[in-house]
Amino acid sequence: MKSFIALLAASAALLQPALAHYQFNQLVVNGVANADFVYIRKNTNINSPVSDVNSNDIRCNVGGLASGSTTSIVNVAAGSQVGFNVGYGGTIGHPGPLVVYLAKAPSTAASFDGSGAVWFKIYQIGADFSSGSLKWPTDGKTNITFKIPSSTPNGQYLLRIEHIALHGASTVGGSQHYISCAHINVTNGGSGNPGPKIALPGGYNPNDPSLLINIYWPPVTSYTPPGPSVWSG
Ligand SMILES: *[C@@H]1O[C@H](CO)[C@@H](O)[C@H](O)[C@H]1NC(C)=O
Ligand SMILES: *[C@@H]1O[C@H](CO)[C@@H](O)[C@H](O)[C@H]1NC(C)=O
Ligand SMILES: [Cu+2]
Repeated sequence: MKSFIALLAASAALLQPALAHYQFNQLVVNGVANADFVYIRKNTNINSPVSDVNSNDIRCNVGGLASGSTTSIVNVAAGSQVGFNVGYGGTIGHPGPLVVYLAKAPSTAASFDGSGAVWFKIYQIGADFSSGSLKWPTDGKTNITFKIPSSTPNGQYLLRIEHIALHGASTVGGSQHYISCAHINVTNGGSGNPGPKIALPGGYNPNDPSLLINIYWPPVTSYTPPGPSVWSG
């Protein structure tokens, strides 16, 4: 009986979205939050993170390469603000940086698997040392807003947001990557030449100090998020 109850408790824990985890489930365009997973590829791991940066899941989360055909696309003017709201937990509950990438689809965003050295970074929120100790400005945030660079060329893109939780990152593979990919059609764009570009997987090294780090001890005095520099277009 006791073991039966333990088993029930264990399976309930497996079925429930883990507490303190989170997910980017709504795209915000022109200040309007759209319903969950209309323009964002649905994942199959609820609010769990990806930990293996060498897996294809690092691209668009678990299930995110299979849900392109059921995801809509939204027009976004270059130079305008877009955002993601945080669901399943409601806030960014773990410490770490946030990075946002675009990848231009060769044909449609819906059919694009994001393979190849196609990802360029357009935004990031790193660490803040202005108080004299390490702080993470994304702590507790319910939404993230940033600009699509003004000279981004027109066309269909995957827009990928990733928050990287570093509380367990002192061992290899301990970083937790919370990822969503949205479909956007950039309009009123320019003739910029975005870059540098990385492949995912491939562009992240699990041994890089951005991913393999003890954020608690010894005191951290500098931090650079993973991936290339930001293209501000
Ligand atoms: C977005 O986050 C800011 C703080 O970063 C907060 O003031 C604002 O209420 C949030 N907006 C929504 C719609 O959740
Ligand atoms: C993308 O925007 C262009 C205008 O720049 C428009 O002609 C085209 O129909 C849009 N495509 C989609 C899929 O919305
Ligand atoms: Cu968590």
